[in-house]
Amino acid sequence: MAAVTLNNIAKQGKHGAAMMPIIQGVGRAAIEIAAVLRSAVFRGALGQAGAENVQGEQQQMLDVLSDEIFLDEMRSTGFVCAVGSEEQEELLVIDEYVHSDYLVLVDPLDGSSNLDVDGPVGTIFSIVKRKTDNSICPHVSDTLQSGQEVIAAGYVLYGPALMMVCSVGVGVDGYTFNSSNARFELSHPNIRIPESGGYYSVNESNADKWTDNMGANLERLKKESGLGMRYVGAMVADMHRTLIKGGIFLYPADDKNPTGKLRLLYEAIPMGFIMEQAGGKAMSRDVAVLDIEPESLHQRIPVYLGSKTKINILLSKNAK
Ligand code: AHM
Ligand code: MG
Repeated sequence: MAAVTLNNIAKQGKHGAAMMPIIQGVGRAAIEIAAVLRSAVFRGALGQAGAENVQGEQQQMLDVLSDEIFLDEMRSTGFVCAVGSEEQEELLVIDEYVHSDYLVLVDPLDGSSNLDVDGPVGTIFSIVKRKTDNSICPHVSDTLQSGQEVIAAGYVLYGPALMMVCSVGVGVDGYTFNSSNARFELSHPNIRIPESGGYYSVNESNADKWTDNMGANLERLKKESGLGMRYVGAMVADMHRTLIKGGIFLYPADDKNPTGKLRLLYEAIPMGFIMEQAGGKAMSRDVAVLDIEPESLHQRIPVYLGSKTKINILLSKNAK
């Protein structure tokens, strides 16, 4: 039987056909970024680029290259009028397709601190429809839409296999890149997060700095659930394990990052969208991630993603 490829998306839900070419573009970017990652050491492309991004973080050369590749592939779809990227302070308008209907939000290379140790990294994206009339230039306000408005979202995991996990709002599917035919093939249909088992995943070295009673809440979750612990330090890898094995991933606010570390528009919302589409729960303090009305392109929030059972235990109010 012929393998099911990313074209499958065209048949899904009411937005599948419109999303398919853009998600195909994400797939092409993923293949190129994976090739760049594999050869980076030979091209002198490991290490810092010498500039800071808008977050005040050192950009790695691979952050910059991945951003360029992603933007180029979004341009080549012909359906994207602008891209909001972690690596770019301002919204990037695609002049050639300024009248197109869709905007893409992206973290082109998430977890890039793992690059020095050949650890897993990822790409995270979400797609929204512009709010402004398409006769005019898109505006950053077009990106400021809550997760309820997201049409499609997903992530790419650069691990032992190259995978894309995505949703157009009718469940979550995982596609694995088959290098023998250069296609992403459906390998994980209808992913659902297990309610039992799994791991808790958090940078516990920050526990004494967490706010929102998270220290006590996590201790109670550990005691009640008996979960083991895993932490990669790349959101895509930690999210993917949580989705497949169950449990919880969190990045709480702390004294150093009082509004959290992870970015709302291109980290929390796409991952929250995927988690909810897979039957799990995505919270930020006591608010659903997808209900938050964004205020700025690079806004940060605390994030707790996982199975409903584990999130409910984490947030039950009786923690002392
Ligand atoms: P980045 O987008 O600059 O790579 O930062 C986000 C990453 C996430 O992938 C990960 O969950 C988190 O930062 C890890 O942070 P920490 O090193 O503080 O545990
Ligand atoms: Mg990131």
